[in-house]
Amino acid sequence: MVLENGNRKKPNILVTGTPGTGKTTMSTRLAEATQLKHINIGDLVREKNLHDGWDDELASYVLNEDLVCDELEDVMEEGGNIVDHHGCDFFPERWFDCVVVLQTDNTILYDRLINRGYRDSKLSNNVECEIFQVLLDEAKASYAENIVVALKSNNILDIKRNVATLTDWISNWPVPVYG
Ligand code: DAT
Repeated sequence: MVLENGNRKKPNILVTGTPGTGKTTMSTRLAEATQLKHINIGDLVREKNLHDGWDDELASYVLNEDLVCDELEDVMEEGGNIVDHHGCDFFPERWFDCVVVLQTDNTILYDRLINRGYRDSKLSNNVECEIFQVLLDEAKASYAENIVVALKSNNILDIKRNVATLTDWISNWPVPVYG
């Protein structure tokens, strides 16, 4: 039997999507269900200073892609990680066995972002990002299409179903390759 992707014993999963689609909520539950490690890139960037300073306009740190990738290289090689981030095009393609793009209906997402305190251009930019499926396109452009999966995240039942589906997939990984 040959294991896929560099002989990792456990898979690496990327959970991406527009802010507010439920990446952190679902990744937390999935990590509890599977004992995989949840890595929230935003938290990691703040904790380890993997940024080039604060952007007032975006009201967020300017992530330094090289520092983030260097920081994660060893743990990703090891496997067993759930990486949670709203972008996905700068990670090495070889890191991931499954790329999940969470999607939320616009009106539901709008309310979630209002509750989070988003206003004006930050609010409209993120809702537009969801309407135009920017993250799904980015994922498809960055990874093999057969590992990219779009999952609805409108309500609690969706989260439960998504966690169950992914837990099942993880428990059956790796798919043996013969020959
Ligand atoms: P993200 O990590 O994508 O920015 P989050 O997990 O922080 O999103 O969730 C944002 C808010 O929306 C939070 O209050 C939880 C809620 N939420 C997320 N996904 C949900 C879902 N499928 N059903 C109901 N509420 C959800």
